[in-house]
Amino acid sequence: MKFIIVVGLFLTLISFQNCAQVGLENNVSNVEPLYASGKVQLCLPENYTLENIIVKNLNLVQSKNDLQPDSDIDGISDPEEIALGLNPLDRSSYGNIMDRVCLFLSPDGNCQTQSTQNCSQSRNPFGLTNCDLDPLSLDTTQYYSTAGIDTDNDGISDLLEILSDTQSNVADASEDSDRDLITNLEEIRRGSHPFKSDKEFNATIFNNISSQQISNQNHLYLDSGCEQELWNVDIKSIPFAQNLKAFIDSDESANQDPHILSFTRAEKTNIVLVTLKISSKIGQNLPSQFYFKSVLVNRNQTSLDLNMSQFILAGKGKP
Ligand SMILES: [Ca+2]
Ligand SMILES: [Ca+2]
Ligand SMILES: [Ca+2]
Ligand SMILES: [Ca+2]
Repeated sequence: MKFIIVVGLFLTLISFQNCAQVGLENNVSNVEPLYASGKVQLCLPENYTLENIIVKNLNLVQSKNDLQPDSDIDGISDPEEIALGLNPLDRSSYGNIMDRVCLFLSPDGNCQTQSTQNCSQSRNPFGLTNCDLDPLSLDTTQYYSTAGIDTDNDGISDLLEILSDTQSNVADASEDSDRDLITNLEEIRRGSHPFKSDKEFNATIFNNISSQQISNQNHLYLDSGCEQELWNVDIKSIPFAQNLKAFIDSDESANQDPHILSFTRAEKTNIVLVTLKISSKIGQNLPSQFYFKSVLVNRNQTSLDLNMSQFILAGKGKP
């Protein structure tokens, strides 16, 4: 009898521990948030200036006043996918289209048409395919020679716009869609949601970044050996989640070609994406350039230290 009671107590303890773990996995900000940080030093090509830098943990999305994990980086958090009957480890549960794009086109998931079934699945540098770009009218090369880089040329990549619910083909970076007095661009920079007012949001889990142009009066400038425009970006804190399951990107080209963003990562590891837009100095009439770099972060690797030579050119604009 005594043995049964002890075993029963033991099993209860085990199940309690499991419940606690499941709770932690599903709710990022209930655990103490973990942060990555680093210094980005950018010595720009001749006659260019920095227009925009955005740092984003692709595996976290804002939901009400919380951050939630998005294991497959399709713009829908794991708990929301489970609630909708989708697969949190499949970026295109409905077929060829990314889950966020499908639900945008049709909230009941009936987004399949003739054109979305026969579309090309080859990826652009940000992992978007024609199946995602065509139905959103992002398949143009008006500003960039590659489609789906930054269709509206507002400095926010199409991928980040899709993940943030902003309009990828209307330059709405300076709008304030949720009227909380913070522009859409600033919301995306901070990691808050452009369509959900931040009044209830826990400010300690925002991204904290500052950037500064180093002038040629400054000794840092002389030390760097940079003969062009030099920028220092101080990434003070980017939150990341610890309890994420591993994700294997089904696209082989993305896993092998460094010029295409891969969504593959080990468990407990997050993907932080840094995008840069540089543009011509006044009077030079040079094409804009859009760059990216993805960094894997986890408890043992929290450094976001980068320099210009590590960034990958995603697309060149038209002069
Ligand atoms: Ca997801
Ligand atoms: Ca999914
Ligand atoms: Ca854009
Ligand atoms: Ca706003």
